[in-house]
Amino acid sequence: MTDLLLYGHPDSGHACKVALALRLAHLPHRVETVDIWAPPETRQPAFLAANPASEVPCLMIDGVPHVQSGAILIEIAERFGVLGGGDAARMRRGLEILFWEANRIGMCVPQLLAAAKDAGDFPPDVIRWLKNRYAADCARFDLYLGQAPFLHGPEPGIGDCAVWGYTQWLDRAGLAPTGAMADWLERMRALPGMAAPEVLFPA
Ligand SMILES: N[C@@H](CCC(=O)N[C@@H](CS)C(=O)NCC(=O)O)C(=O)O
Repeated sequence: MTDLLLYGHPDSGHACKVALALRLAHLPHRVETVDIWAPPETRQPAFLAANPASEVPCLMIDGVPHVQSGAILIEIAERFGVLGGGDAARMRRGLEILFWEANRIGMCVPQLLAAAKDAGDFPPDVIRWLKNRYAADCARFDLYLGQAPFLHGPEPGIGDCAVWGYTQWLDRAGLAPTGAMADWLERMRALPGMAAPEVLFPA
């Protein structure tokens, strides 16, 4: 059996994307929490050796480090034939959603989350720009979801995991979901295997 070890942190939406994918795919794995708020050089030596950039997530697959959440999600789907892997159309959908999320929602929501924590660091024009981007992202989310329960259709896939990463904290970022997004968030929360970030990455 493949040995899987995921390094992450409960405040990292990027790490949550990968942890959720492993759980939805029923892939047995271990997790290790890395203190992303501590100076990088104080993090676990094994983690630093595997990933000199010292960012989470980092998924060790049979001892080989895999970094960048989108790349890890693609690796999981293709290697294990899950969450869109093994089906050309579902995988294409996953890639489209992953690239869109990384450029759009995955850009503005984390920044607005940070701004909500410490508004002093963000000039009002920047906040306005990020919120305008988020409004455009909402419209695109609704378009991509259409009438389906999940972004991949009847079943969730890696694209849903990617978008979940930061939309799980919209309220903390002071953002409202669209109606369709709120319903999707509810369906995501109800998935067997879903868990709070603190459960995914215990202290
Ligand atoms: N583009 C990367 C982003 C990874 C990232 O920004 N990780 C943050 C947490 S969300 C981190 O590890 N920060 C701690 C640090 O850089 O020292 C991905 O998709 O995995």
